[in-house]
Amino acid sequence: MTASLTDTRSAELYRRSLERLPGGVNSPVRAMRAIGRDPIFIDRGAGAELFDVDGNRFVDYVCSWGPLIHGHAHPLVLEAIERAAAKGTSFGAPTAGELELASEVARRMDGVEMLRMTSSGTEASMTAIRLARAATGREPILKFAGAYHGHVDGLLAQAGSGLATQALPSSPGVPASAAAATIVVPWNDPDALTQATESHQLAAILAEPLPANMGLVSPSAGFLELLRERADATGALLVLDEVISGFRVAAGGAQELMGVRADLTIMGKILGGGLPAAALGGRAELMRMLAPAGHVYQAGTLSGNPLAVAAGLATLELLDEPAYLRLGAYTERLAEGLRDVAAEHGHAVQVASVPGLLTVFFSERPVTSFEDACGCDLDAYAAWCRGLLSRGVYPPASQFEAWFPSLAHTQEQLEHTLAAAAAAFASLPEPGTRP
Ligand code: KE4
Repeated sequence: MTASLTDTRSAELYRRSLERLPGGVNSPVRAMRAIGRDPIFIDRGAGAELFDVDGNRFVDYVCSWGPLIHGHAHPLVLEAIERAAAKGTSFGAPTAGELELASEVARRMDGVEMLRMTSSGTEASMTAIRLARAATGREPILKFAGAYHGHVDGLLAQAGSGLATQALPSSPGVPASAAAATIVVPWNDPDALTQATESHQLAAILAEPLPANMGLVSPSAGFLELLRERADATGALLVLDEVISGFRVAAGGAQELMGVRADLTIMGKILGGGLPAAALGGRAELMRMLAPAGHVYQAGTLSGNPLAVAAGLATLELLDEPAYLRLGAYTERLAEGLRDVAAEHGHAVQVASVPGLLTVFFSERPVTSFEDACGCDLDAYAAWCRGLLSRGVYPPASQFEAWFPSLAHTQEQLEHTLAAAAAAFASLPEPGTRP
């Protein structure tokens, strides 16, 4: 007899976790509510695979939402963590590894002369905003609809009544005053951007250079350059959030790939190799405003934690040019294959991809903004994802996320993924026949 969902260990853990953790999880997207199913409790990862607590195995395209660019439990990363742990887990004092990691980041990213580490991307974003406000003496921050920079009060904001007006809170508990200092404009809308930068004395223009939190929506030609030009023209700082794209799409992140330099760069995920680490980086004159060099206060008990630093250094050390070429090639083969199987089954999807990232949008037309992404067939995406999971492929459980291929993914796993995708497309209602 096949165990019903309610009989699985994952279901039992979920049922009990609902009593102890809000929604049964420690971060909302893990709950898989956007794809209409219960979360899957994972036992272990190995290479590009996840194994759940019921022994099911999956080809993993979440990879901890980006950090695991070498896949799960890479031996050299584990060895680095073990070596560091044997010396103690945290000192609350500076270590040589933090200098080594900051130097490696500076070597990779032209715009980063100095680094301040944090334990999460959210904290790094908070620091970036505080520093930009201190450096410019201004308050308003411009962000783009659909971009996510962590759960910072002022950034949990949605566009106000007009295009360039003060934003409104997008979460209960966020004070209107916090959101009011944020201006939200549509991504890839040059006119709205220009109007907003002319209507407000901005402290910063904040953007994901390759937005991946509305699904992957690359900047239109010239749009990233316009951000730089608008910042220079108005005295705002350009803050680029490379928590996802950093060290993934190229050695120097999106700034290398796209040729646009930020004043401040937010980093995370790969930087910690799967352990909690993130950072803010930028020109020395700006970064030296942070305490104790300067007066802009910022702190963190576990910032620059030796284990996370060791994991991050080991991860970056393995990311040489051939690795980026290999990751780019795998991503392209996967994107092309998904386009083919969707077309074979008559489903209109847009597969957006850059090296190391992709999104399958259930949309008949290209997705160039958050509004376009919201127009996707979210039910079809959810059903397709459930079909993938039932066939041993673990996709991001939201249309508004990206797939994270890794250097551990093999050709055999690519073929398994495309076969599962084809079968999942075939299992969907004929396009145009949905109730
Ligand atoms: P954290 O605070 O979660 O470490 O980082 C926040 C953050 C900042 N900037 C960007 C571009 C990000 O994508 C993130 C976090 N990414 C999500 C997934 N898109 C993390 C997954 C989750 O929230 O559980």
